[in-house]
Amino acid sequence: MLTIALSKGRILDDTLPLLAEAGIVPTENPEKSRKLIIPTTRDDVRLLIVRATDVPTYVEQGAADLGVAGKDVLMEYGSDGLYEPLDLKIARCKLMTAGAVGAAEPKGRLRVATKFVNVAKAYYAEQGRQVEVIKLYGSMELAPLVGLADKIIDVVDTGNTLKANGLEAQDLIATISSRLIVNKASMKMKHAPIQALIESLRQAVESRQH
Ligand code: PRT
Ligand code: MG
Repeated sequence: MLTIALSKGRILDDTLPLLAEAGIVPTENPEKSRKLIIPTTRDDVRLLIVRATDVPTYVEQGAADLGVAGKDVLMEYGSDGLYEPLDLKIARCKLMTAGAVGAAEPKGRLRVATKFVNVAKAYYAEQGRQVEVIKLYGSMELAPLVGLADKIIDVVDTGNTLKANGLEAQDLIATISSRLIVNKASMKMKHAPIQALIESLRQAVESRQH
């Protein structure tokens, strides 16, 4: 049995067509079902529906053999305990700093609100900049508007969310896409079926680039 961890929303939407090209189709709609374990048309493959930020945990611990996670999530989680064999080139976006339009750089310590605490610390440490990182779980855009922070670090796609809140994107930290991740023990124990799945997905990704 191969177990694949996925999150609902854009990752599921963009991964299902790739899985379908590899011959794997869920037997019920994961977006609508209340079930968290979804069988597929392949008897030896099932899907686990988990939160986006939990995907690396399920895969590293071996509760799932494979998973699909945004590079942003993987950068924050730390990917030493995982294999990352394939860039699926889906759910693309940018991880950026942002602040209020026209705001001056604060003197002294910068306050940065984000859910990407580890990424933020590493980014500013590399720049030799003293920062106070404020952990938030959502609605980051609010923080600079109400004086909770000087800047945020968040994922940006169209930029419309920033714009709607009087913020502007500033520095690019990383360009992001979703990656296939694999449990290290599974890669050894289930080498043949996992390698076959990676190759099918690789072909599905490549055939889209043309
Ligand atoms: O929603 P939940 O709290 O469960 O978790 P999540 O937000 O991590 O999951 P989800 O499904 O929203 O995102 C999964 C992955 O999609 C992320 O880890 C990214 O790699 C990728 N992705 C691609 C995005 C976006 N585009 C995106 N636009 N993730 C989030 N956003 C959000 C962004 O945070 C901001 O709130 O959309 C808003 C910005 O969009 P624009 O178009 O207004 O710039
Ligand atoms: Mg979200």
